[in-house]
Amino acid sequence: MGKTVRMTVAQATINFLGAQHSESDGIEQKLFAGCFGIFGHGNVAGIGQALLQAELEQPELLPYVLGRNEQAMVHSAVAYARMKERRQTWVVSTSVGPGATNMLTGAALATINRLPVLLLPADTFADRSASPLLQELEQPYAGDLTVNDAFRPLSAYFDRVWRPEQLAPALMSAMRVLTDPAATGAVTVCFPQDVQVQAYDWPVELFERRVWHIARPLPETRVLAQAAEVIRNAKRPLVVAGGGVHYSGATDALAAFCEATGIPVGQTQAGKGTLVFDHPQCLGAIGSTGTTASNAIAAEADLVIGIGTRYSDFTTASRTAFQGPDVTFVNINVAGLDAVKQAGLSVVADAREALTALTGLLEGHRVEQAYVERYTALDAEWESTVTSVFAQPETDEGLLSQNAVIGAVNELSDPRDVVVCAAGSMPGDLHKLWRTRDPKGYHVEYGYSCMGYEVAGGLGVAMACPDRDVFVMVGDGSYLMMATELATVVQEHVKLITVLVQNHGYASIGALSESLGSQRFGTRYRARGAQSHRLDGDFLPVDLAANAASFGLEVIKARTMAELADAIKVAKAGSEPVVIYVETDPFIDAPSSESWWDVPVSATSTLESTQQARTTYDEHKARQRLFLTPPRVP
Ligand SMILES: Cc1ncc(C[n+]2csc(CCOP(=O)(O)OP(=O)(O)O)c2C)c(N)n1
Ligand SMILES: [Mg+2]
Repeated sequence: MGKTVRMTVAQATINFLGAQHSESDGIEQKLFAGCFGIFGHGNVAGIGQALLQAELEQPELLPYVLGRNEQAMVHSAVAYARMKERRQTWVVSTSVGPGATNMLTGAALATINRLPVLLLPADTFADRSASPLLQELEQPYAGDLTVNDAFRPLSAYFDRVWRPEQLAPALMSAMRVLTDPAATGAVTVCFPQDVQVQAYDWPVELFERRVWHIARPLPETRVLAQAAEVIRNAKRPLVVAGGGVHYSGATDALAAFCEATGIPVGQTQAGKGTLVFDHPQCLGAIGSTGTTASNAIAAEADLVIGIGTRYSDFTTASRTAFQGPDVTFVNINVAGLDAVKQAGLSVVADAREALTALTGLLEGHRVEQAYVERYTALDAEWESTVTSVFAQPETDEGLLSQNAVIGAVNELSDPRDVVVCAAGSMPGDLHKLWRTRDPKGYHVEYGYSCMGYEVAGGLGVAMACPDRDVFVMVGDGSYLMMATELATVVQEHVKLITVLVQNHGYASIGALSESLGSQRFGTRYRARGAQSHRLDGDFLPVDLAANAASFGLEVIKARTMAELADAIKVAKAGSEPVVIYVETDPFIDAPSSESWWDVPVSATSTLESTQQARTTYDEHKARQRLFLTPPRVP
C-alpha cells in the first residue's frame, strides 16, 4: 500500500478537480477556472465544506462563485468554455432535488452545443437511512432511482458515486469525456449527501497535477486524397463553417484554404467569425437566417464542404438550401456522428489538421474566375442591404427598428468586443446583419436557443475575456425568463453591457405565428381584455428599466438613435456594468434570407389564415431533399 491521505469524498473531489489541466498545442491551463454553486442541505456540509476549506487554505485551487439560479450557472460555465475554445470550463455544484433538476436545461444546452461543463448535483442518501428525504422522489416501481436520473439522456457522461471506492474511476472518466473533442458536453457526477462527508484514505497520486491532452485526430491519408479529388472536380464548391472550426483553432487554416482555392464560405451561428465579415471569401450567415449571398450560392453549389458543423435545420434551411441537382457533401468533423451526415465523404479529423493538409493537396487548384466574380457581386449586394437597414430612422411613433439598434451596437463597439444572444428575433437578425471583425466577436447560442441564456451567458463570456467589452442583446421575453444573474454580475464586479430590447412580447414567435396562419396568437404581453376575455387588452405596465435598476446597476433609457449612441459610448467608457433600455417596433423585420424553416402547419383548419399557410407550407415542403448519394470519387 502506497502513501495515503485521509479526507472526505467531497474534499477529495475538490482537491482532484483543482489539480486537473488541459493541454492543446503545448499550452497547458487549468481545466476548471472555478466552481459555481448554490448551497442547500444536499451540498452545504459536503461539497460546500470542502470548497470553504479550499478557499481558506488554497485560494487558487477552485474559486467559488455564488450564482442565483442553477440553470444560469450552467449557462455561464458553458459560455466561458466556448470563449476558451473548450480548453477550460467550470464546475457547478448544486443541492438535491430542485437545485439539481434546475440544471437539466443547462445540461441539454451544453451537450447539444458540444461544450464541456462538469455538473455535480447532490443526491439522496446512499444508505437510505432517513428516506424519503425532503425533495426525494419516490417511485413505486424502482428503489434506486432519483431525480438525477433525468440527467442521463442529457449528459455526455453520467455517473453516481455510491461509495468512496468509486470516486477515482468516476472522476477519471469525467475528465476523459470533458477533454474529448468529439464526445464532450455536460458531464454529470452525482454525489449522495451522506457519501460526500464520508472519510477515506486516498492514494496521494490521485491529487497530483494531471494534464489531459486535447487530441487533434489526423485525417486518413486515403480519405483525404479522395476529398481533394472531389473538390478539384467541383465547379461551384461552398464551405459551410461551423463551431468546430473555432474549437479546433482552425480560423487561420480556413482562411489559407479559401484564399488558395477561391472557395467561398457560409457560416452557421456557431461558425460566425471563422472568417471576418470583410474577408473576400466570406459570404456571412447561411441557411434560414442567412444572407442572400450565401443562400444563392448554396442553392447552386455542386459540392458542400461542411467543416465542424452539425448541419442543423437552420443551417440547411430544413434541407432546402442546397438545390444543385447533383449536389454532394464532403464533411470534416472530429465527430463521426456529424461527418457522415448528408451521405457526405467522411473526413473524421481535427479541422485544422485536415484543412492544412487539404490546402497542400490542392496546391495550384483554383475555382473559375467567373464563380469568384459571381459570389463577390452577391456579397457586395448583401453588404449594401445591411448598410441601408442599419441606417433605418425612427418610425412615426418614434420607435427604433431592431435593425438600427443592432447597427448602432455593431458600429460603436470595438472589433474585439463580443456580442451575446440566444433566443428571440435577435439571433436570426444578428446572424444576418452583425459584421464580425474578430473570430471571437460573435457569441450566439443557437444549438438550444435558450431564452434566459443571454445575461448568464454574457457573465460567463465577460469572465472568460476580461480584456473585451461584452454586449448582451436581450429581448424583453428572455429578460423576463432569467435576468437573475445581473445580481451575480454586480457581485463579481463584471463589466457587462446589456442592451434590453423592449417590444412587449415575442417579435420572433409573433412573426412566425403570422406566417404560419396562427395570427400572432398569444405572443404579446397584454392584459386580458375585460370584454373580450382574450389577451388583447392594455400593454402590461411592467417597467423593465426599473427592474434592471433594482439589481443595483446603472440603467440608461434610450429612445432615439442619438440617445442610443450616447448610451453605448457612456457604457463603453466606464468600467461598471450598464443596462441600456430601448423600445423597438416589433413589426419591422430584418431583410429577408430568401430561405425557409420547416415548422409544420395544421393539415386541416376552420381558419382561412391557417388554410392559406398550409398551402404555402406544402409548396416549400416539396423542395425538401434527403441527400442520400455520396460524392463520386474520380
Ligand atoms: C426557454 C425557452 N422557452 C421558449 C422558447 C421559444 N421562444 C423562442 S423566441 C421566444 C420569444 C422571445 O421573446 P423576446 O426575448 O422578447 O424576443 P423577441 O422575439 O421579441 O425578439 C420564445 C417564446 C425558447 N427559445 N426558449
Ligand atoms: Mg420581445
